[in-house]
Amino acid sequence: MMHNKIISLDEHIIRSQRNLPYATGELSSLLRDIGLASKIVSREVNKAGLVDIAGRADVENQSGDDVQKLDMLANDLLISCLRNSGECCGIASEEEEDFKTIETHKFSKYVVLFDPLDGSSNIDVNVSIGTIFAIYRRKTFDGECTKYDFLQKGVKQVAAGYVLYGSSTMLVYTTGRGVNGFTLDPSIGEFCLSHPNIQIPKSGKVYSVNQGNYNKYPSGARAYIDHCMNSDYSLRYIGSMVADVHRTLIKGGIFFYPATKSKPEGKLRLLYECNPLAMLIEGAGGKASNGRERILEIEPHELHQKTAVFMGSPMMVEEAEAYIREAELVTT
Ligand code: AHM
Ligand code: MG
Repeated sequence: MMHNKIISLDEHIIRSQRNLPYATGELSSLLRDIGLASKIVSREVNKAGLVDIAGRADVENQSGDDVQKLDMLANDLLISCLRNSGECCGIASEEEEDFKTIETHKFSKYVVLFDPLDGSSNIDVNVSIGTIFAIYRRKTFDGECTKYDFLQKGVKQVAAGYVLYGSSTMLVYTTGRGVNGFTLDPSIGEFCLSHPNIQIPKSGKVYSVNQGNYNKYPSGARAYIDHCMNSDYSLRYIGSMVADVHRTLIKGGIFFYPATKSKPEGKLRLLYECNPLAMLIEGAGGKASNGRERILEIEPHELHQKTAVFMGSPMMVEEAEAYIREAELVTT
């Protein structure tokens, strides 16, 4: 029987590096290490139900060992893989208050930011969750990295991606030259290229928002939701950003999380969640905005900065922006 040639994630990364004459291989190694860490996280996520049999994840298991919560386990796994990789001089995680320097590799030129396991409300109920990562070239030249190496606009990302732990595990990444998706084949333990050169449809029929917050959203977001309800759109909302954005990327549509009365800055984190996903969405021909400006152009001032976000098919994001502009004209 004839098979198409399988292209593994590692092979794809190496091939892409060959197209960049000055590449030193550090970024490729970093991406491969993230791929490896995510395979371990995937294994743990798939075992999550079994942990419940042995004991709740936040208490001791039967043998008396501490069973770590899955999000903390993913955090620790990523940190230790990146520390050992030697290709980055610092990391910042959504689960950590501050960034960490990697003293043993303080001359490496990259920093990595990640949300180890996004979709916390879905972790315990066997619903898709994900890991999100962003890689930047450091701004300082030598010595230990500083906070300013992490506080960069999203347009400065050199690579970004996510891993979706869904009905299958998928890794989607970009280095700014196309967006490619890989599905984990558990029988061989490899991510295999399954979605080459992903292009988001220009428009779609699905809107994705926590509509339960409708009354807490500003008038522009409410007007756009009214428009969606009066169009022949469907509402799909998983509550895991990676899963909702993945569907949007493949099928088209819009995902948004506006500011609310209790969260005037929005809920989702600019550096750990919105910037990397915005780079992927834009890389596939989509748009990502806070309603007024491009997500990738927002100047970050703190590591855990939040933002409102509207991302997806370009025509739908432009339409949402138009409703927001119009509502602002009325109120000013
Ligand atoms: P988390 O980082 O605590 O998991 O929160 C982020 C998640 C996103 O994955 C998702 O889009 C959003 O929070 C869902 O929030 P809500 O439950 O308010 O709709
Ligand atoms: Mg998160």
